[in-house]
Amino acid sequence: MTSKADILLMGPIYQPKLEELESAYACHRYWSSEDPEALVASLSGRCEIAVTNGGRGMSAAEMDMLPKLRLIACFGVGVDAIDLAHARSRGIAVSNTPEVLTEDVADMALALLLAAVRRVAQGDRFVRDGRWKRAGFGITRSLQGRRVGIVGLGRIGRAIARRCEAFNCEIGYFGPNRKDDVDYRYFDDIVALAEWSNALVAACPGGAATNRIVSREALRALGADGIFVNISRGSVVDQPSMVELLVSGALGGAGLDVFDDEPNVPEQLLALDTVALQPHQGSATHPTRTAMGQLVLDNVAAFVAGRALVTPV
Ligand code: 8YV
Repeated sequence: MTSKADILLMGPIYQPKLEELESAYACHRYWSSEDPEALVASLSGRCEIAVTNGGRGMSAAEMDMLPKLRLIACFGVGVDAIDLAHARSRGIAVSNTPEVLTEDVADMALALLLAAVRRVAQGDRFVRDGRWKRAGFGITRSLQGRRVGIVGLGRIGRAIARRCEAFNCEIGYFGPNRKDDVDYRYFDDIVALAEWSNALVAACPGGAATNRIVSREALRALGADGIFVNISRGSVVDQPSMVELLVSGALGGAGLDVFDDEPNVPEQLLALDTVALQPHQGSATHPTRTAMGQLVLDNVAAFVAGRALVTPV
């Protein structure tokens, strides 16, 4: 009988799929281990596989604790928290979970956009607090006819654009390349996109190439009627400037699923009525998390069987 392959689990994944993984392989939970160093030392001579999630990632130093490491399977499409250059230099393959989460993440972008524009959470609190009995809630902005600027017209950006079309919005986008198969308006400059837009949605990958691309200047250009939505990564926006501009009213509102330094959210945002907040829930539905977990299992199985990965990065 051949022994089960060892897997170092850097962070949690969707519980039912974690259980499947743990029954099929010799899994070792790094994130909840009482002595992670001793755990890794005991595995370093043989462990070839690590499983992580998008937020946790894996650093170069962590990879180097495992000299035999050959695969990092990421539960998440975003691999910005994995040191990809180091993985490449060591010949470690990386897999992620694209496509299966696209529609749910795009839904969350629209939920946040609508929530910020129509003040959905504030209205909910207004009813619950019994304030409706004393006065009407007031009038809000509208999503109808907005110019929505999408930062990053990849799979998720396109899914957001399709939804916005159904809400009678005009679509523009910024990215490294113009896309030939869409007739949305292309901007090769993000500030120009923000100037044209009155809703800006970040849907690009995180990482060095997009660090703070939603700059203070872009947010200022978006303006006092503008809504900023982020379902990508906290790193893509200048968060301190965003908070400052929201507080002053120079930026109209925001719908935010992601932040720098999660789960810490700037105190000032919590007090703002113009902001809709979510605890990084974009892909967090049962069907999508099931499919993401299945892709982790499929990539690990492919690696163990010596086949090509299903969704290599
Ligand atoms: C997850 C994500 O929240 O796919 C991504 O890049 O940010 C999310 O789907 C994360 O990977 C799960 O921890």
